Amino acid sequence: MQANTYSLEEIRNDFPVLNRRVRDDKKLVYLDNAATTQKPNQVIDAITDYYQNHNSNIHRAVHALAEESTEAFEVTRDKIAKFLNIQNREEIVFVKGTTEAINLVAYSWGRDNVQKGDIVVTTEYEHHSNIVPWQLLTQETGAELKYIDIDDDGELILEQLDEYLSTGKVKLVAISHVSNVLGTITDIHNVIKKCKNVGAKVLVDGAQAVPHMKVDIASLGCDFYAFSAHKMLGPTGVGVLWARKELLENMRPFQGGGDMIREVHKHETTWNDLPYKFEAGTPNVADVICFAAAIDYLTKIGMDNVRSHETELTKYALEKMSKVKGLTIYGPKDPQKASGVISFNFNDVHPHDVATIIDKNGVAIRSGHHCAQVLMEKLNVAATNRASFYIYTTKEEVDTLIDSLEQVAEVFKL
Ligand code: C6P
Repeated sequence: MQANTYSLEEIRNDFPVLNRRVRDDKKLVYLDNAATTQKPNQVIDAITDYYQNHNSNIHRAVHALAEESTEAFEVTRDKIAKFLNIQNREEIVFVKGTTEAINLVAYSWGRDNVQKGDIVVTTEYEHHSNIVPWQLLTQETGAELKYIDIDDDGELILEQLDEYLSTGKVKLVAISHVSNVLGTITDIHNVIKKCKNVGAKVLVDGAQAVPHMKVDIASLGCDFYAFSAHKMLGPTGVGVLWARKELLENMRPFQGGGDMIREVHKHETTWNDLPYKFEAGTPNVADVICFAAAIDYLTKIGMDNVRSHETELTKYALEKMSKVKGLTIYGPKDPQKASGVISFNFNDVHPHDVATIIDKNGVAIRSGHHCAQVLMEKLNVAATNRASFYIYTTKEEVDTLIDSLEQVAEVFKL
């Protein structure tokens, strides 16, 4: 692949799984990228190389392998800092994924900063990972949990945020940068500005943003930002919590043991420097190290190119899908306002039936509530189908999805 050119063919050649045939020798059409993306050879080779040549624990021993592994692990932290324009590498904490990052904040920051009478604000289009930790926190502390509703286009009604902020009681706004079901891109700069004006903290769930667009954390001005490696060509089991240094310094540890200590005595312990204070136990060394290869891959393509490819595909898909009889599409119809995620229902056919029938053609989509039951309730549906695109998705694959819906119509005699 050449720097900053977008050759779909070259990109696809890097992903062995895209050559798979499934279900009676059908070509795999993988449209479940919001759940997890496929991995290029560069990432697969990096993990093999690590286990073949360098495997060791890190930050502990002084032998050669330990030194190599420690260095490679810390190189990933530096690459993340550069990729997201983070000024201070100590603010990057490795965790299991977005879910663990948000739970860490709810526990280590929330338990000491949110109390009875305070308000925590989230939205109707959050993933459960950005709802349940706040339910647990507010139930435990007696604080109130409020939601910003969505309108008919799947966009947030930000006047509600203004109302909540005007009470002076909002301690935290926990909000998705991009909805995993509707693809809606939150007007995040505006949200953060409003919150900063009244001193409320902002946690951004970037699980569906960092993989798909240029994110500049320094210019965002939020307080916490969370994302997962596996949704951006990287391995499972690795995620990042970024938080301001002064917040991390004042937060209690999340877990005890391993690398997070400075000195342990019988009845007291002192904490290691940042970010290690929050990295207890042996971390996911191999996967953090091979995550660097995913960042290199996306950097080489250029995040602006990733975004334009997805916008073009989404525009193409929305135009074609709007002509299919009986198809209800949820979320923004303007591809500039959404990322490459399209949720839909087809007539009254249950989404699991739609997904099962089109899977026979090799088309992989997700059906269900997408871990967003609050949103399903709002849309007044139990479930939807969701097609989600990534850097290797082609227009022909979108065509196969749409053609496959005809078979669903045939089966159900629609
Ligand atoms: N969404 C989806 O199919 P983890 O599982 O910790 O890596 O990420 C959780 C998460 C948090 N926030 C958002 C916006 C997400 O989309 C996800 C993961 C997947 O939509 C799996 S449920």
